[in-house]
Amino acid sequence: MKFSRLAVTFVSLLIWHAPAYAIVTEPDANGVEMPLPSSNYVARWGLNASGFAVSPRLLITSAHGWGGAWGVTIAGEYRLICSWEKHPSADPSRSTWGLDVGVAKLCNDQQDFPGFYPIHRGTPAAGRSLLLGGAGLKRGPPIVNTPSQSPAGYSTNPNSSREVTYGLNLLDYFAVNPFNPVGSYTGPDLYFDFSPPSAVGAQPYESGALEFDSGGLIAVSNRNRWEAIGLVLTGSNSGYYGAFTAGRALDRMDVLRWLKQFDSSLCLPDFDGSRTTNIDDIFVMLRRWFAAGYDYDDNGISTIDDIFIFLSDWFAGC
Ligand SMILES: [Ca+2]
Ligand SMILES: [Ca+2]
Ligand SMILES: [Ca+2]
Repeated sequence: MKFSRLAVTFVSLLIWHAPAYAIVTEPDANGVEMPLPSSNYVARWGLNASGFAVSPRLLITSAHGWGGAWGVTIAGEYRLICSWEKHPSADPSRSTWGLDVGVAKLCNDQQDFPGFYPIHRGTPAAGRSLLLGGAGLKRGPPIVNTPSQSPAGYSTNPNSSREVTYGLNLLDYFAVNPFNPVGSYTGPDLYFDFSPPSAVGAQPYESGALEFDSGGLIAVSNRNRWEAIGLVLTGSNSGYYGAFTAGRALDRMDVLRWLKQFDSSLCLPDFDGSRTTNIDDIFVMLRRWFAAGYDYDDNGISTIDDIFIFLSDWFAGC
């Protein structure tokens, strides 16, 4: 699809001025929202989704949140987008979800994003601390259970401000299957709940996704930086405690190989997270393969071919 620069600018202005919103967070004991992290690279994407940078020029968003945007705002800086694609197996209708991932690339004449979240390699464990960021709806007034008068979360505020917000949470559940982490691509695979402050494991600034947070960031801390493990797919519309946010993990070879078509700087294969193709990647891959089988080529079965295909990628690595 081609747009003239005038049309792009016009659409961008519409987006810039359109009402937009941001993630529901539990404030701290003093009612203070979580401050912006130093790595603030979550974006407002179009009219109804969020996104985040994973390289200097690539942005991840959800496939179902595609809203015709040709520009994004990250850390207050606006960038024009010239191409956008969804993963071939995405199901934006959300009946099966598929690999509900979209990727957007900056126009050639645009400056790099001010920063990005590298894609985390490895399987996240339940109990892992998460950073969540999005540009969806914010919280409205508190909800209180009657007759106990106990706190029950927040309603949503349809008129809330549009700035990106962040919160913390713990990964409650990762739907893993050694041969295919999400079965036949039916349903999200990362889950976490919105816990009341008194709950075991509740985080300060406990957070959850609301409407328009689709495509938002799910990150873990590694080597003193936040790394993206997935994107937000769906969440509660009411923001009450116990409601789940669900997302899609990104550490899948079919997603990573697809992304590399758009940005050759994404290093593959890199199994140990070193950002280079090194000898340790072979050992990590072999450990996975011997332990539970590993379907490197995503053809639905772990075979000796997965090792050979991995090795051919490894020799062509980065
Ligand atoms: Ca929680
Ligand atoms: Ca490596
Ligand atoms: Ca295979």
